[in-house]
Amino acid sequence: MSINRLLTPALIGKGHMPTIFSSDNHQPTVEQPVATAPAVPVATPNPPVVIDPNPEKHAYISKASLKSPYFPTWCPGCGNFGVWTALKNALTELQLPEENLVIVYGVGCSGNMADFNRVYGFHALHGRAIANAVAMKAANHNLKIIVVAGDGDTYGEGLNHFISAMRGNHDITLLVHDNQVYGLTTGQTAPTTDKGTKTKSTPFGAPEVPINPIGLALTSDATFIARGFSGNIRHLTDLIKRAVQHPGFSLVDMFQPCFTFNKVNTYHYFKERVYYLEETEFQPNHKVVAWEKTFEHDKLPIGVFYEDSYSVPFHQTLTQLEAGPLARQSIAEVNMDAAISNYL
Ligand SMILES: Cc1ncc(C[n+]2csc(CCOP(=O)(O)OP(=O)(O)O)c2C)c(N)n1
Ligand code: SF4
Ligand SMILES: [Mg+2]
Repeated sequence: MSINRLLTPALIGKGHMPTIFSSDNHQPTVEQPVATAPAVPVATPNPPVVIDPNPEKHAYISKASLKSPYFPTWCPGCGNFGVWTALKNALTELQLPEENLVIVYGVGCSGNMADFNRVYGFHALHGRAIANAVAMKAANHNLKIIVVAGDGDTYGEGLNHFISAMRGNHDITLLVHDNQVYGLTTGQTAPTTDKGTKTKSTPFGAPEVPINPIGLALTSDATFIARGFSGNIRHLTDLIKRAVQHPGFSLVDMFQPCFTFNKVNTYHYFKERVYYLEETEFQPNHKVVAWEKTFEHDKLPIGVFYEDSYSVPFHQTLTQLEAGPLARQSIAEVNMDAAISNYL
């Protein structure tokens, strides 16, 4: 990420530079004698540094603005390409102002997307992407925050943060690249690996039952729960758009074939099994009915499982934030000594 991406409009004062010289207040009052010194070489001044060419205008996310100088290092055929395209489609179609979006990435092949999107972003520690996103939203609740992370990152090392974020209905969108393996570390068992699957770390078959992400989200009171497939980019784009627009916590778990290390859950496997909830009688407003859907394995439902139309996000329940985002509130009047003395 270039330094320009780190200079937010807030940091650079919306591009206004302080006036350090004005010809108006620098008029000579006494006529000066003309200098007759010998000619010396005159240094050419540096051209002015342009920090923000359009300080007064919002820059909206577009395909061009998203373009980073780095091309993905993912294996040819990786499902991450489909997710990446769907995310870029969604961001472009939603017309978000660039300065209002932050993407927080986990560690994994999925999180490597940090280098391939030119947006404000943060590459968190493994398992800590959600915790960082929740903190960012608390500091500035005007931001749209999206988390891009793997199944290992989210349902393994970061599982506690996943559950807490849902219980609090924190207003972030979580996109989980569910390839059912640890991809970046070359194919070990992940929390969503099916029992009995042979992987590098379980050559005799995975001994544990897999996590049921949608079921877990339902029992943790998540207010928007969906599942997509990287092999259907248009459908996934629409799911991501709905998730980002949802007020409160939104999960999109995504079937994302790992071409190199998962020889079971392939494109072919999913193409034969997925069906679309919206093409059935199913309505995403009943948790018990949605719960039953999560146990279907011969055929795999994708689409929105549950949406709470009355969702109130966490930050709207805090009176402390009524005066505006914490990042914009003054701390001049805060008496930290009094607060700290309670704990001494
Ligand atoms: C704290 C910590 N624990 C473990 C690792 C090692 N590690 C890096 S990526 C990874 C797993 C990635 O799997 P997943 O989150 O499913 O992402 P994928 O690569 O499949 O997209 C692990 C265990 C690490 N980098 N940091
Ligand atoms: S290892 Fe798997 S998840 Fe990682 S880039 Fe390759 S195909 Fe994709
Ligand atoms: Mg994974």
